[in-house]
Amino acid sequence: MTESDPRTADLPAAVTDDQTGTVRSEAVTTPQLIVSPVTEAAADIGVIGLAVMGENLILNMASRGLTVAAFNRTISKVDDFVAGRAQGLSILGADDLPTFVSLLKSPRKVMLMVKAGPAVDAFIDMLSPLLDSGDIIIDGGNTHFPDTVRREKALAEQDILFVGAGVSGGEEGALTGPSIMPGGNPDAWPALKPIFQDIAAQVGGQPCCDWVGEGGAGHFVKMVHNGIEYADMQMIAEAYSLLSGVLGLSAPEIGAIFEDWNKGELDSYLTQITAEILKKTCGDTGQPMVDVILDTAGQKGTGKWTSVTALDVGAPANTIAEAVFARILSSLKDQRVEASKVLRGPDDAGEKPDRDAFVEQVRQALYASKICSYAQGFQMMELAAAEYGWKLDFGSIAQMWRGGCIIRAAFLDKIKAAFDGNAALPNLLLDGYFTGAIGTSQMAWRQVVAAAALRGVWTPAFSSALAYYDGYRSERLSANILQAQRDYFGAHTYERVDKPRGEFFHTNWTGRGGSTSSSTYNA
Ligand code: NBP
Repeated sequence: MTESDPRTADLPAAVTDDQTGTVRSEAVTTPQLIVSPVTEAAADIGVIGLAVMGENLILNMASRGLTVAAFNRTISKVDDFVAGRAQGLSILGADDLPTFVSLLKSPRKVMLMVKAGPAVDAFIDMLSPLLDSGDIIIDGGNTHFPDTVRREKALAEQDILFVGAGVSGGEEGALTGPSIMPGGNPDAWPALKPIFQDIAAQVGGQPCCDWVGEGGAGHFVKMVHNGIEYADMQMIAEAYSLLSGVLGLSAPEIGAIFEDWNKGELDSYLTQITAEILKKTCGDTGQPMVDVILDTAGQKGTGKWTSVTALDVGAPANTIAEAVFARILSSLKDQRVEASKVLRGPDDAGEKPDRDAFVEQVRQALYASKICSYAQGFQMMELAAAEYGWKLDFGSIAQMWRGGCIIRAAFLDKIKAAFDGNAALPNLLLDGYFTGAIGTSQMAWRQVVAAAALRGVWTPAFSSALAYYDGYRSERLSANILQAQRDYFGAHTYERVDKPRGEFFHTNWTGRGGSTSSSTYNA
């Protein structure tokens, strides 16, 4: 079968023509498909999806002594891969799914590294008739966890073990050692454990991969990882914006500051790459690269899923959500350009603060804000675990994020220690180390947020993290007013400070209402 543009074909349409799921590119210049002469089941695992993640994961697996079968919707990519990067390695290309499956040792392990969504369902539908009881399908893509719950249940009815594994680390991580967060049917784990823990990043002699939990737990944890990633990135961008907007520093000067910060508490992959990014010059203009890059951020949905799920499970993940809103606001470039001509900021920005002192304040504000966004992510996982019936080991999750993934950071050791010390810790902020760290940083953090507000510098993540901190540490909030308002206009009732929890009261605020109250429930 041929298609002029296989990349735009949607799989269900593409596969109805050919039950093997094969798409051949007309642009193929290599006429001969290089398929291994091996016909017996020789492969330890098979991977479907030869884009950046799949190819690099296969090479990683082969480098660990595994024999890997490879398949892709567009078969020309199998040809190219086998003839190119995979040449001479223990990698067996297949030109149709039955051949691919026949190459796999039992129990067969098939890892899908394709675009999340219908492509995963379509491959599952094509694979399952070819598999036997006890065989394993792993979805390693960025799948929304409810899809994983659904697929795991459906495949369990056919005795096929389904695992949804979050994989983080991008191209380099996939090749040299990603963070892998597998969850789903636990019966699959004994067969997968030696492979996944071998190919994963290793930190402190421990693999950045362990069993997360049943159902959609693995993809859920990966989703929260991505939500934290959004917040981390936004906070770093805000630190850049403060150093540039308040101190007037150039991109390379800020790069040098980030490089310095990366030697301390803020030591992380994102700090390190930001330092490198800020020092890069545009070959065309001679300007810093960041100065020629348009200020509108894209997104692929995982931050949005995290924020929506936070609302679903009642988790106050406001900084993570704020980071998603920040990208959305950034995308309204044309409107912002027009608004900037009309809407004024403060006239008097005040005196420029002392450079070194302000740099240190921003560093502390970044660290404190970062602690809050991780606190929100872990709190959200705790609430979701209760909601979905998962037993999540938060120390183990911190270890999985310690290496290989985008949010890898030295301070995850502190998070691991906090949860290893107290598995039932309700909030990271209540661990002694983090209580102390945020206590030390808080005045600098407040001064930075105040300076940003006074100068009109946009710092939604720093500000929302501080709001989270101040809200969470408040014994009494202003929600008494909200309850009174709700009772006034809708007879929604309230509890009293001088009565046991669970007793609800209604006041006839106007003298015109009756004594009938609304039922009490929380959505
Ligand atoms: P992509 O997300 O770009 O997906 C490319 C693969 O999906 C190719 O094998 C392609 O086949 C296949 N595919 C597509 Br697109 N539509 C299909 C369809 N309708 N039916 C069947 N196959 C289809 O690749 P990636 O960036 O390597 O990511 C793979 C997975 O890993 C995704 O879920 C992604 O979200 C996740 N992930 C990516 C990264 C990253 O840094 N890129 C990091 C972590 C996780 P074709 O060759 O025939 O078009």
